[in-house]
Amino acid sequence: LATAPVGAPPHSVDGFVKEFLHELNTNQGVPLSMSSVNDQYMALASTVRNYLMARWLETNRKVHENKPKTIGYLSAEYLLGRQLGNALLATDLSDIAEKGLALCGIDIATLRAQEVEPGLGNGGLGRLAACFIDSLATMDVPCVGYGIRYEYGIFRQTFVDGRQVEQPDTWLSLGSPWEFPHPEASVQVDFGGHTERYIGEDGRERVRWVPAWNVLGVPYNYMVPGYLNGRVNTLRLWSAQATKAFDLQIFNSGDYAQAVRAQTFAENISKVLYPEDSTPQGKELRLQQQYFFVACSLRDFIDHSLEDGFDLHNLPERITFQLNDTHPVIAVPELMRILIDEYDFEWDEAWDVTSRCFAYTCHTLLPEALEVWPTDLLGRLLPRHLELIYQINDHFLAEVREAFPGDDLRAHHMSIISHGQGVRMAFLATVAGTKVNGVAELHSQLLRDKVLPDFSALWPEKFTNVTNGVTPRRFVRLSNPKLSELINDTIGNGWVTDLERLKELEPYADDPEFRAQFAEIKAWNKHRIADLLRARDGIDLPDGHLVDVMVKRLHEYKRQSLKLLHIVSLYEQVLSGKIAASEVMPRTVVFGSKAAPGYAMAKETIHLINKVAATINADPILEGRLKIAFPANYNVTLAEKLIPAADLSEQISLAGMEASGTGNMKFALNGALTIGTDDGANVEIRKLVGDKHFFLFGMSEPEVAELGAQGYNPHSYYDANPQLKATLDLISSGVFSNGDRHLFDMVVENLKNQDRFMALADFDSYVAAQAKVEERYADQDSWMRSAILNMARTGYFSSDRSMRDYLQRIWHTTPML
Ligand code: 26M
Repeated sequence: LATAPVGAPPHSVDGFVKEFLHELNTNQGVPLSMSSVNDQYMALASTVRNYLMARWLETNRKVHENKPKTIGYLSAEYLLGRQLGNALLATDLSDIAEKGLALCGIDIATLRAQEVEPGLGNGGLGRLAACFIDSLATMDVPCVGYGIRYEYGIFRQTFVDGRQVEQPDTWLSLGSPWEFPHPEASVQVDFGGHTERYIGEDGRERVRWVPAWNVLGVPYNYMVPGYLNGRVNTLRLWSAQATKAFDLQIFNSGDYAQAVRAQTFAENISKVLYPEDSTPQGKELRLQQQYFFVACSLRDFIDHSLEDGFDLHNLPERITFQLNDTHPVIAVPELMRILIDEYDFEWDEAWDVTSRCFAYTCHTLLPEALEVWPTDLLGRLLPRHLELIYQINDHFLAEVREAFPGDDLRAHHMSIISHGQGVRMAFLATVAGTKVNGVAELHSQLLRDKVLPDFSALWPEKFTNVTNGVTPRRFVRLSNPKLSELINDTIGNGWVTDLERLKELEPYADDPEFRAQFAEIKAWNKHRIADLLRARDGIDLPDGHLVDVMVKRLHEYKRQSLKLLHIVSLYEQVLSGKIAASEVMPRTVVFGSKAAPGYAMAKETIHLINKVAATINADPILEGRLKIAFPANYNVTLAEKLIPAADLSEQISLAGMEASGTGNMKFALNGALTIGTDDGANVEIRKLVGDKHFFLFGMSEPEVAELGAQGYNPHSYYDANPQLKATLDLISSGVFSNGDRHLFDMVVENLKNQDRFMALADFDSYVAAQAKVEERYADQDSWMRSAILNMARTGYFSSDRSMRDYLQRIWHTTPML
């Protein structure tokens, strides 16, 4: 009896209500009549959790018993989104919960709205991690996601006078019903100090790391439920706490205040997510975060997931650690340190094990986004790890010299330690990983050819591609309930776990009845977002507009400025009488975007978008035919409502710059057409949906490279193109800035004189493609046909397929248990 797992409450409205009221009374300590919305939300979350609990215990029991190979997904970010809806879906409780709560006089929508999403990530990379763990659970693959439980996630964005102002994200303040803290399973992590050489009992020279300080990592477990399959995997996020040593210091030292400060210092490590998503700044606290969660995770797996006496020579048979970008790469020297210093492994044995335990995913091509840690900083914080990195580099460079005798320059280029700069984490990951993958076909090719060419020459078989994907549970089934119903009624519900089956919808693109239903759902989704934005932001979305959406982090390479130039160009043409307002296709452009707080150009671009919006939205000359909506604080929750309402998806990065994009996939799956460059996964989307159903524009990556090599001069485009000139001049005229002609100099002058991402070069082509959009949209029937085909042909972009590819090409394991 003691080993029998708890049973789930009965799967019925009665059973649910009983459990809910029990949770309300015993957990929140209130009767229904006196409960607040938050009490009710907390009780509802606990109730759903209780249904998942038996499955979680059972999953863990089976893992313990069968000892399957596990995927340890190491990611500094998980952008999870709200948990409640997903948990209800995974347990098939959505209807039961709605009915049960109604019996208690509660509208479930009110409780859903109460949840604050855990925004523990910046953007694409963090959301990808969340999709991947969802897919692995749904595919019955043993996986533990390891990361950091930031006390403050991505900042809450507000606009003051059109400018971005950041507020702390206090996501934990009303309680966090989805997490299970396990202080008893805390792990100690050491930092600083120095190393010493000594002779061991066996007469061999050994190294001892004498750290200067340490912290405690407290694990918080989250359930990761598979979709209706009874599996519940674990996401383990680490929170930093002061160790007993700190407490003792407090006790012993006369300087109590100083000792308390030391405690705060320890807890700072997991305090806040760094809000940069492309430019690492070599901050010491960031390296502390990285080592902190990685050290906790390796310790946890080795000490608690492996049976006593497990021979670590066999570690690769039990785990592959997938490195989500370079952020967790310090795990490589950490595992070497454990094996050599703690388990007495010889170098070659330790390297053999380590190099079979890791695989590395690269998520960028931007040179400035590649992490390089200054050696002095790394040596100060992790002296033993720096030594091991030097040693790894020595062995590696010996291999390079052997493969390319006499080619000293090559060895110099490939060195993990670059003199003057520091430790190139992408090189370390590439040397250590069994596999290195990019996140879309084009990106993987450019990774081989441009970022790591010497490495792909040395180890061609190491490089592979896995095109990203998104979870159909959250981004279709949950976010687009009406469309899901239509799909279910048409082809059954198998698509939720086998998204390629959307192909069966292709013939319905020509069925007038189906098209009408599809169009009606699009309209319904537009009304839903209009209602939300009215309540959330006081924004009005007019009826009958083309909904044109650009949502993603604000970055120059993504070219929000190009979208803005298109809008301003339309406005300019009406102002100057080149076209009549009645010739403007009724359109609302929706932006959603956060800028890194230290990224001045990005923040100025946000300011400009808001100012243009204020002017255009208020100008009667446009007869309400052109609107800009820029709701603040774009996040997963807003994405779930916004994406299903979109007609047009803006994916307009300079070719060769966007590694993959994943928003692009969500839009296509929800029946938006893409206007996009030949970049990232756009390439694959276009190939699948067909040219007729995709608006391609702009230079190709080779054309970009050639223009760059020739020497790009944006001013020549400004001089040669009267419409472009008029557009930029309108911004400088002061119409958007109360007559101030210089307010937006930073943005305008940059475009005219630098324009690193060649927005001006692609302007004409973009505007022409937008004209085609208008032409196509005028024929609603043909547009809806294309929209349906976009949905029907993009089932490939399920993260389930991505996970199958990882299993085959990288992890070499099959779903089991
Ligand atoms: C680095 C240092 C300090 C603080 C933050 C960072 C950092 C955080 C996130 C750097 C990069 C980060 O993410 C990059 C990212 O999100 N890349 C995106 O990954 C997606 C998933 O593969 C792709 O779809 C996008 O194209 C790619 O831009």
